[in-house]
Amino acid sequence: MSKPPRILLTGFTPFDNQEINPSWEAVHALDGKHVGDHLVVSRLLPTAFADSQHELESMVREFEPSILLGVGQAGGRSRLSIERVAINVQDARIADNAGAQPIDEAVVADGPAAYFSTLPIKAMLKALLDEGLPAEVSNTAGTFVCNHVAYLMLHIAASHRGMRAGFIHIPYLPAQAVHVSNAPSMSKNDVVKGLSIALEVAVTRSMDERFAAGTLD
Ligand code: PCA
Repeated sequence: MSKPPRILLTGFTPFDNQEINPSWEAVHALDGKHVGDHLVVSRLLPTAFADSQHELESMVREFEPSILLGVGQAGGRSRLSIERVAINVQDARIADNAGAQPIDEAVVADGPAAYFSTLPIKAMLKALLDEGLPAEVSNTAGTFVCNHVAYLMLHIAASHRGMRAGFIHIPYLPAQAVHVSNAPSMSKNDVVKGLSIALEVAVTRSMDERFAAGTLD
């Protein structure tokens, strides 16, 4: 029997003095689920520039996924934040979990300045909003480890026929937001539901929709 096509779904370890990372909490809950004919393989990446790259590359070798979806915490954001773009920059405001703090270094030397997500971001956005889940298209994944991993996923996908990739940032969980005044949060249930909806759209749609979701700032 041939193996089902796989989705590699990644979350991150806690960073910046947090005890949990909501990305791993949510991603982990989807491990082994089926989305259409695809099998979800959830894996944990370290919040560290160099190690996340090595681990991501070996996961892609091991699972040969057709879809890569990275998920990361963006404390302060209020919505499921579907990233449109990843840039070829590492500019770390804080040290990563391995103590590295690259400043203005490329993710991939001689790589393109940026990659656009190859998942149908507007169709994903519409499906999430239709389900009553707060979501948005974001035009920056930052310049820390999440952008790094998003860029690497798209760089890897660019050299594998049929492989597509994207990234979603998620808010704090309520348990984290209680410690930060005015911080928005989203329940794990809603994040898990949102990620499975986003994956379903990614699996079933190769063409995106066309409607405005841009910003003026
Ligand atoms: N968020 C960080 C890195 C790991 C995570 O979950 C970021 O946005 O870069």
